[in-house]
Amino acid sequence: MIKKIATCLFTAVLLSHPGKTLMAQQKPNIIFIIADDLGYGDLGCYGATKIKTPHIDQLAKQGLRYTNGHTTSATCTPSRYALLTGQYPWRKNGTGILPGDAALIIPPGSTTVPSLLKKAGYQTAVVGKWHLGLGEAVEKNWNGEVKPSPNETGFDYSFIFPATADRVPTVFLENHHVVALDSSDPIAVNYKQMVGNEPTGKDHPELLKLKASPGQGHNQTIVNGIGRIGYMTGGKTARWVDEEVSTTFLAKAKSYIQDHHKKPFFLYFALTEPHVPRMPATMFKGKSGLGLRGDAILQLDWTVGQIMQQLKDLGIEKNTIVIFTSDNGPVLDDGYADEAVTKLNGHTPAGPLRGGKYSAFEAGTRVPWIMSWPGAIKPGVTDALLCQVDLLASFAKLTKQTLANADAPDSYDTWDAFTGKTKTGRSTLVQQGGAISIVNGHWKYIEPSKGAKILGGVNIESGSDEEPQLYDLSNDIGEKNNLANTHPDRVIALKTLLQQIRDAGRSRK
Ligand code: NG6
Ligand code: CA
Repeated sequence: MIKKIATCLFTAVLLSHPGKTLMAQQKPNIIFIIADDLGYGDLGCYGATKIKTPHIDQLAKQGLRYTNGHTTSATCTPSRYALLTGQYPWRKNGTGILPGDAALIIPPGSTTVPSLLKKAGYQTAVVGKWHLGLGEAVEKNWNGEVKPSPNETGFDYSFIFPATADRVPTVFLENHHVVALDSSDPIAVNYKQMVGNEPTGKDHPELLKLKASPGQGHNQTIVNGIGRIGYMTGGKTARWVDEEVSTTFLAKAKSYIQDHHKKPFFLYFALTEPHVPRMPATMFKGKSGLGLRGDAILQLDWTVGQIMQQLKDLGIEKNTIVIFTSDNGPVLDDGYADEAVTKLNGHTPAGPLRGGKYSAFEAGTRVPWIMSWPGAIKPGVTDALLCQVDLLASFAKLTKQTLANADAPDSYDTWDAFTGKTKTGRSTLVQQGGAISIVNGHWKYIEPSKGAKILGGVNIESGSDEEPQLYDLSNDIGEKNNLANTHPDRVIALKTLLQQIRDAGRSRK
């Protein structure tokens, strides 16, 4: 009898214990995976047939796939600035593509996605490409404490590279320090003039394993046989090997998840594929048949698969929101002769959209975007107009927080559309791709602007035109028929709306 009672009590404790774990773990983990320059047509689940992306397709199958999901901007820095701060980047000077030595552009201590989640009790981390500046000024000592960094913008932990894979310094930073730096070989970086005496791609093309495209720069300091943007000297032991960048980020992301999965965590996992220089691990080279860009996409897909497998292995896949998206649209020749153009083999990186990276046309900002939360989000597809700038206000809703009026001025709570509860997302979105455009409902107006219609080198239609452009996206997703002349009232209405959003200095009240 006594034995029986004891057994019962033990069971009760055991039963209550998993209950407690569940309570503590009620908040879902959030893993936000952002690719670099991945286009709307680059994945199997978005219609690609020439390249296989089984892992991301699986994520789409178990989650919600967006067909009208946008970044704010068609390049990295402004797009990520908006995503993290909830502010349209064109409201703030200095949010264009940053050099690798730029100062941090997010004011330390401001409300950001990670700082908001931190307030809700999340552990927060960034692993991957940063490109939002570091330190207080351009002139900084890379050999000491590099501060402020992502850690001052709401991330408890950071393992990043500063800018882009094609910009110096080609090193990783963990929290405030360059990883694996030898103090007897200090790093110096300069974007204006040569520092040190290392060979440049310009003077020593014979040393390159990946040649630069004519007229597109990428011919300053050579690191790992690749000419970069910017000059660098020193830090030999700290320099990355391109083939190991992605697997290094993956290893760091996995160990972060392993070490933090017992309590809610937010991981911003910023992958560098398929941005230039495309130099994936040896196991992916030559595997896609589409040249190094395709190989890099295979590596990206594999990486996502590794994370999904880890979530299963840890038993946290049900309580983890996985978001997969890109920071801007696709580009083929972005500075290196890597056969992206010649080996395209009929693949269409932008899918049915016009333009690409840098462009005001849809391919600039309409990106692949999947949100998976098994059990909580019904698998499917949504065509709601969604934007990354709204993640901040939407995560506020998820974590039951109220934003102060000054916070995230352009971020709206579209949580119900993000999770598929409603098909109504934003009504209006301002898009930045060189020229500024505004989408309202199914109408898109691109304001007149000067500038080349075809961007040299990258060979992308910029969307710039001195005439106003108006497209009806409901039946012309490829923006082929400019209706500005036949719908002048619509042009005036959209122009006025754009002006109001600009003048208000914010769009969220
Ligand atoms: C451009 C670079 C391009 C890429 C891009 C930033 C030249 C000619 N081109 O200026 O190679 O680095 O900046 O890409 O320098 S992004 O995805 O980070 O916005
Ligand atoms: Ca990018």
